[in-house]
This record gives sequence, structure tokens and C-alpha cells, in this order.
Amino acid sequence: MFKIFSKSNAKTSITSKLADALKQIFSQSKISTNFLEELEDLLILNDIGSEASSQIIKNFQQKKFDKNIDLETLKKFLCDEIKEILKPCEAKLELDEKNLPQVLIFNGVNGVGKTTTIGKITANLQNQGKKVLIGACDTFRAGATEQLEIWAKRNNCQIILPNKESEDPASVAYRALDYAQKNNFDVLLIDTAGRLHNKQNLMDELKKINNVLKKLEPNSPHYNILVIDATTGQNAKNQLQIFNEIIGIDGLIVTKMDGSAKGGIIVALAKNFSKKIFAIGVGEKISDLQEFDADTFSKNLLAVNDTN
Ligand SMILES: Nc1nc2c(ncn2[C@@H]2O[C@H](COP(=O)(O)OP(=O)(O)O)[C@@H](O)[C@H]2O)c(=O)[nH]1
Ligand SMILES: [Mg+2]
Repeated sequence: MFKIFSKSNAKTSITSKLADALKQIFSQSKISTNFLEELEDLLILNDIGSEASSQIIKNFQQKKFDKNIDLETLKKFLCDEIKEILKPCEAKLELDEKNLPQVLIFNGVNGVGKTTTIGKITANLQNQGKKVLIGACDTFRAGATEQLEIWAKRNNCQIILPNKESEDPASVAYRALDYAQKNNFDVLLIDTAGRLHNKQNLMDELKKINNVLKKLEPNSPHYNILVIDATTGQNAKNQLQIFNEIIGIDGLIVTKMDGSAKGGIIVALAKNFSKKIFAIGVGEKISDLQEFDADTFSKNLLAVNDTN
């Protein structure tokens, strides 16, 4: 087994909107029904989702906190609750060295960060001395293959491109795995198109890619990863639902945790789907991909100091 990320990153550069908002409702400083309603609304507003939020509120009531609970105690409580929900989803993206090339498909709707994430992962793997091949199976959107080519060049990595504009994505995937097998690559990363507005076409295309890969290697793809943009909020749940129905999702990478993301969507996804979370994207740079750590993430989300 080898890990995609050589080390776990301690600091997550997410901005804590939740902690700021807590400070604002806290001016009431006593636990009234109103306070709990406001707290629940605030959790929902921060994308934590209704199921997780009502669970947290229920647990809060059971704890019978002092009426004059202070902000730090509340934050610590929320942090622990969120960590509890996230912990089962914490997972390392491990690749089986005895079964090479390992094949990873990156799925997700347009603009979520599939291509960028492939670029970042390529760099991580190459830094560990792995031989990486990229398959450009997003043959739909103009410019998609060019963008992937730029990442490949930057990483000095080989890429299998469509040999004509209209080449079927499954055909590109087949050629890519065939090439990877014949040339002793360790990992094949496959980029796909995510046209969710035409669900039937997307379903057919993704299923076909998965099926042709199985013809060459029955255990492939080893991972079907769904890339989710944290800034899309609750819509992320629909995306996971649909892609999971189509191909079965092995785990998630949640991007754009920097910027305007509230971050809470990860909690909603964990509560509702219990999928593995492999990594989070925290920027556009090649180094801006971090292993998902439930403890660090919860502390950052609540701006709880890392002293205990
Ligand atoms: N701030 C930020 N931007 C990101 C992140 N990941 C990707 N992006 C940006 O999101 C945009 C879409 O990314 P792209 O990889 O093309 O998405 P794709 O359509 O799914 O392949 C690009 O401008 C990326 O630079 C991230 O973690 N943080
Ligand atoms: Mg792309």
C-alpha cells in the first residue's frame, strides 16, 4: 500500500464563518428556546444540514449546560459533536502496490475542480517516485483537454489525449489503461466530463468508461472518486446521490475549502452518506490539497484552539 499524500497536514486553511456567526448570536448569553432555535438555524445556514443540526441540538439539550454557558464551552461542544460525525469518514487514499497500475476515476459536475485535483495528485505521487499517467476523458467541453495538458506538462507527466475531437471517452480510457499496463505505470488518473443536465448521457458515458476498464483489468477502477465543490452548499447532496446511483462512489474530495466555503457541507455529507473523505482542496496551487483530518477540520471550523 502507498499513500497519495506523503504526510498529513496539520493546518487546514479554512476560514471559520461558523465561529464568527456564533459570536454574533452569543450576545444573548443565556439558553432560551430562542437561543437554541437561532443556533440550529445558524448550523443549517452554514450548510451542516438539517439532520446533523437537529442531532447536535438534541445532544446539546441533553447535556444540560449551565444557563450562562460561555462561548468557548459552546464552541468546544460543537467541535466535539462535529468531529464525532466526521470521524467515521476520515480515510486515507491508499493504493495497492501489488496491483498496478492503480486506476482512479475523477467524477463530478463541471467546475468542481476535477482537473486541478488531478494535477495536484499527480505532483504528490511523482514526489514519491511513482510513474503516473493521465487519461483525458473529458472530451466534451471545449478547452477541457487543453487545461489537463497544461497540468500534465507542468508535472512532466504523460497524458493520453483523444485522437480526434469526437473520440468516445470510453475509448480514450481504454487506450489509457492499455498504455499504462504495457508501460509499467503505477497509477492512471482519469479525468471525466460532468454534464449533470443530461443525466442519461452522463450515466451511459460513466458506466461505459467503467466497463471498458474492467475488460482490461477486472478490479479496475480501484477508486471512483467524486469531486465536490464546497461552495455549492446543499446541492452537493444531490450530486453525491446521483453519481453514487450511477457508478457507486468510493470516496470524496471536497475542493474550495478556502475562499467562500462555509465548510459545513462536509458535515452534511458525512451525516447523510457516510462516504469516505479522502482530501480537501484549499486553493488553486499544486500544493493545495490536504489529507482529510476530522479533528483538525472540526477545530478549524469552530476556531477552537489546538491546545488539548
Ligand atoms: N480556491 C480554490 N479553487 C479551486 C480549487 N480546486 C479547483 N479550483 C479552481 O476551480 C476552477 C475549476 O477547476 P477545474 O479543475 O477546471 O474543474 P473541473 O471542471 O471539475 O475540471 C479552476 O479555476 C480551479 O483553479 C480549490 O481547492 N480552491
Ligand atoms: Mg476539467
